[in-house]
Amino acid sequence: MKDHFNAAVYLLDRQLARGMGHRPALISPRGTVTYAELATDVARACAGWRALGVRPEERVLIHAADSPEMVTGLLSLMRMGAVPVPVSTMSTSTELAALIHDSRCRYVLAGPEFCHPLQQALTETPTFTDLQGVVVFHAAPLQPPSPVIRLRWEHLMRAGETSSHSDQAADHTTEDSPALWLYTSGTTGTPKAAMHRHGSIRFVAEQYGQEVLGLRPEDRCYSVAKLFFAYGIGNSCFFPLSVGAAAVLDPSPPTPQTIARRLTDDAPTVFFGVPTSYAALLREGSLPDSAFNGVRMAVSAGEPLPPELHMRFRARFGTELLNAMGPTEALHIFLANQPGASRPGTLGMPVPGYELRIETEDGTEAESSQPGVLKVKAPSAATGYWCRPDATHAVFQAEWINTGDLFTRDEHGYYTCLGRAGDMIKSGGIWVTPSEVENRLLQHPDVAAACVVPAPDADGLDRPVACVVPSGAGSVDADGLVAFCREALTSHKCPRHVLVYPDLPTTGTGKVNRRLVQQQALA
Ligand code: 3SK
Repeated sequence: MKDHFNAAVYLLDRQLARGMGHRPALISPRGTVTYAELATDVARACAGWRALGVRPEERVLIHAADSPEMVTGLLSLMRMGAVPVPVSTMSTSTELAALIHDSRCRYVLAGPEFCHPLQQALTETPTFTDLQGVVVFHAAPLQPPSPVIRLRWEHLMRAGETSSHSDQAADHTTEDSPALWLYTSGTTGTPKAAMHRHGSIRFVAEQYGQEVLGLRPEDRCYSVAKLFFAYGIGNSCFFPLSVGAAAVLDPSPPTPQTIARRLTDDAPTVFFGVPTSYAALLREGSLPDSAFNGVRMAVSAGEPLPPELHMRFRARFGTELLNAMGPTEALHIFLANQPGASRPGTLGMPVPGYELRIETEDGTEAESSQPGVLKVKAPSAATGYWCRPDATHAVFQAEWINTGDLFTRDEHGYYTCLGRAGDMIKSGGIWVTPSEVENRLLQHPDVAAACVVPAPDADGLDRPVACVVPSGAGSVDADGLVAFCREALTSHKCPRHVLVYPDLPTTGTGKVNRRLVQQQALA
């Protein structure tokens, strides 16, 4: 029998035991929540979930903006052994319905600003057999079809009003118990839930947050990537709470203006961004060059950071920028530039505790500077994808995760990403499956054939571009087609441009030749 271990206890109770109860845990535009206050809220929410009949290992989908309530929701569910499933706040009602269906969640916890797509998802697909109820933060209850329970967060918290932290004992989880599911489009298209263990949360916090970044209690961590991303939940929850530091949370979408506001109002000391946000900040003329003066280090992950962008950030703001990567399947960053040794254009070196291997096409280990597919032996690896045995076997190969990315390692041990071994497009830090966008394009009556390929925007960041063939003799209204995609797809999946061709090049077996299409699109 393994010892009991619970990630929420690891993150909260340890700080209380160390006398950190009075210290700030969460800083949001609505105020500061101390560790003691957060622990009390987590206990109340635990009592509330238990009163609703939520049981260990059952899933609760979370569709909410970053806020203290969202962190309370995440930690309370982990504490009682249930499994929070934070999902993208950009999900359309159709996507949301598919996630509710796939996860077989018992409850949905939603922020007030997401009631509309949720209401629509529930109305469109009224028969979710496993869904018992919907809990909303600070808003009128939804009107889901009967017999789904509708509840406000305040009511859930009231069930545990008299509960203290110690009244709500943590479930008897071990480090191998399921703690968190994170949906990823990964390499095969339809979103798949990577199932993470309680022990992985401690592992990523200690190996990357503590050992590589050296986070300390005085730190204030601010992440542009939101809590529903693997990157964001580590940055804004696991890492700061594991050392008694504070997380700066912002419910608003990350624009240069909202980021600038957080930098001035909340004085973060550690900044976690994505290349898209660094590019936007550099374009923002009104941001003073001193904006990052209080930030001791800035991390970039989510998609490759062009070296040009790296240097421009460093030159303008003077803060060290640490490029890193970690797929959702490994929960967080396993390859990173270390403070004091950052090399633009590279992803640095393995995070301690992770083993890396670059494999050539014949399965042998690549020589120095020879390209190959990167595999990682990750103690924080997910246990697999929920109900996707084929995809699980393709990605989780014994102890190794196949990242599907092409890499080289130089003679100094620095790793460089050359791009995707497959055809996926990473746009705004999120994987886009070309076939999903192509399927939507093909639903338009004016489109006969479609191929979606990556092409760099003005900042050198990949974005999806649609190459289409008109149906019949008709023409295609490019703006109308993009708008048509927007009706069904989240914005990062929508093509930035539409290029029209009389036909698409094919391979010898009649398949669309993506490489040639991409060359045409770049010409
Ligand atoms: O995409 C990444 O680089 C990443 C980084 C940290 C955690 C999760 C992911 C997907």
